[in-house]
Amino acid sequence: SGPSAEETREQMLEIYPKKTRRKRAKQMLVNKTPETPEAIGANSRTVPGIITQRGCSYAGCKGVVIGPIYDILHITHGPIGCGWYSWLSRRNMSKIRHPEETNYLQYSMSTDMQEDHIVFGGEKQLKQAIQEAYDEFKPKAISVYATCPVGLIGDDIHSVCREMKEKLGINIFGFSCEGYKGVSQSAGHHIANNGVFKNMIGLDDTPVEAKYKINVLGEYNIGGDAWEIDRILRLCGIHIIGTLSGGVSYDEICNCHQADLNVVMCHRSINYMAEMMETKFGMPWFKVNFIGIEGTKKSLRKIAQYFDEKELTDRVEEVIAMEMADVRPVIEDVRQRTEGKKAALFVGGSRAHHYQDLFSDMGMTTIAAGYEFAHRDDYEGRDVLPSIKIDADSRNIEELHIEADPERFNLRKTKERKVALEESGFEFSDYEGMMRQMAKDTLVIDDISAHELEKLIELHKPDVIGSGIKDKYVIEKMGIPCKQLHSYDYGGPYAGFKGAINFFKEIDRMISTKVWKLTRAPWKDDSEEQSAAAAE
Ligand code: CFN
Ligand code: HCA
Repeated sequence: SGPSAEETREQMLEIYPKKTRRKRAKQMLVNKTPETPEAIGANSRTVPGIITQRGCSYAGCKGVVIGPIYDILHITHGPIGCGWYSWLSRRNMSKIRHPEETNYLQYSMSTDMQEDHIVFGGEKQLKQAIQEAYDEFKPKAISVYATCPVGLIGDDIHSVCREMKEKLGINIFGFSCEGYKGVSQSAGHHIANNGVFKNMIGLDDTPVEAKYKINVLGEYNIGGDAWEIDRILRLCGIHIIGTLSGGVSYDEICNCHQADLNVVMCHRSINYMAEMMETKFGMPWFKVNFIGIEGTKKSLRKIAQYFDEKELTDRVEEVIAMEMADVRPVIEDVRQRTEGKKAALFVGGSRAHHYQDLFSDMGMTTIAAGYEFAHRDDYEGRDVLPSIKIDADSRNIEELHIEADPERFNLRKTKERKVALEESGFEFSDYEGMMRQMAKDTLVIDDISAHELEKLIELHKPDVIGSGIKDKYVIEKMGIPCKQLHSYDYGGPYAGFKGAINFFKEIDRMISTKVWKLTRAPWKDDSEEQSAAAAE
C-alpha cells in the first residue's frame, strides 16, 4: 500500500535545491539488490539548514564511550551546557560492586567556562577544577574533555593534564573531542578509542582466574542491557572482564587485555579498539548482537564455537532452551497483534540495524531504516572497507601507531587459536551490515532530515517508529507511536532474553492502544480534520 519506495524517495527529494538534492540522493537508496548493496553516501557533512538528528564529537567521546566509566572523575572543560546535556541523559546505568568503589556518575563536573576565559584562556580554570575535584574526591583517575570553544581559543588541555598528573600522582588524561572535530558523534568515538587505548588498556597485568574470559565491546548498559548480557553469559560459565563501557570500572578497563576474546556489540563506536587490541595483544574479535532472540542465540553459539569445548557448547544450548521457555509464550501472545505490522528505524550507528531483529522476532517488517552517523561498512558490510577512500573522520583523527607485544605470552595463545580456527572455517569477519539484512525495495536513508521523516510518515504511516528525543514528539503528534531506541524512554533492558520479553510487551502495548487515532496535531486546523473524517 502507498507509493513505491522510488516514488517516496522522489517526493522526499523534491523540495530541495539542486545541490542539496544531489547530495541527499546519494544518502537515500532503495535497497534494490540487498545481496550486493549499492554504495551509500554515509559519514558526510550534513547540509547546513537541514534539521538533522546528529550530535557532535564531544557527545561521541564523553557522552558515549568514556563517560559511562563510573569511577573516573569526568570533567568537561567548556560552557556548562555541554556537561549538563551529557549528564546521564543517555540512561547508561552503573552501580558499584565492591564496597571500596565509588560511583561518580551522579555528578556532572564542568569548568563552567565564561566569556573572560574565552578572552584570556581557560587553562588556569581547568587546573583549578582538577585540583578541587581531587581534593574533594581523591579519585583513581580524572578525564578531561574539550568542547568547541576550548579548541577555538587553543587551551592546551593535554599539558594541563600532564602537569596535574605529575603533581597529584593519579592518572589524568584529556580528550581533544571538540564538538566540531568531525561530521557527527562518530569522530568522537575514534578519539575516545585512541585515548582509552593509550591511557588505560594494559595498565594492570593481574591475571584473571576464569576459564572462558571475554570482553564485550560496544555495550553501554543503556537501560541495563549489559547486566542482562552478563546474566546470560554467567549462566553459560563465560566471564566478562570488561564491558566497554557499560557499568564498568577503571580497573576493569586497565585489566581487560587479560581476556581471550573481544566480542563487539556496537561495531561503529568501538571497532578501532578491537583492531588495536588485536594488533597489540593478538586478541581476536568478532561481531555479535544480543538485541533480538535469534541474534542472542547466534551470538552465544558463536562464542561457544570460538572456545570449542563440549562442556561450554552443551551449557549454551541448555541456557538457550531454559530461557526460550519464558520467551516463547510471550512471542506467541504478542504476535497475534504485531504480525505484519510496519516499523521504521532511524537511530545512531548500530541500533537501526540491531533492532530490526527484535521487530522481526515479532513478525514485523522494517520498511525504512537509516543510521545517523554510521559509515559505509555498517550499511554494506565489512568487505567494502578497502574500497572506502574518503573517510570524513580520518582527515581529523590520526590512527595510533600500535605494535605487537609478543612478551605477553597468554595473549599470543589467543592469536594461535585464531589461526587454527580460521583454518577450520570459522569466520571472524562476517559482519554483513544493515542493507544485506533488509528486504528488497525497502528504503535506506542515511542522516535522515526532519522533512524526510515527516514525508515518510505522511506517505506510509508506519505502525511504530524507533527514533530519538529530537523527533519523538513530532512523530507522536502525527499520530504514530515512537519508541526511543537511544534511551528506551523509561524502559529496558531490551538486550538478551529477558530484554526481548520487555521489548515485545512494550511494543505490543504501544501499537495496540487506540490512543494514536485520537491524537490531533496542534498544527492541523479543524476543516482539514473534518474533511479527513468525511473521506473515511
Ligand atoms: S548506546 Fe550506542 S549503539 S554507541 Fe552509538 S552507535 Fe549513540 S548514544 Mo544514542 S543510542 Fe545510539 Fe549506537 Fe553504538 Fe547510543 S545507535 S546514537 S553514538 N549509540
Ligand atoms: C548523543 C546521545 C544520544 C542522543 C539521543 C537522542 C543518546 O548522541 O548525543 O537523540 O535521543 O543515545 O543519548 O544518541
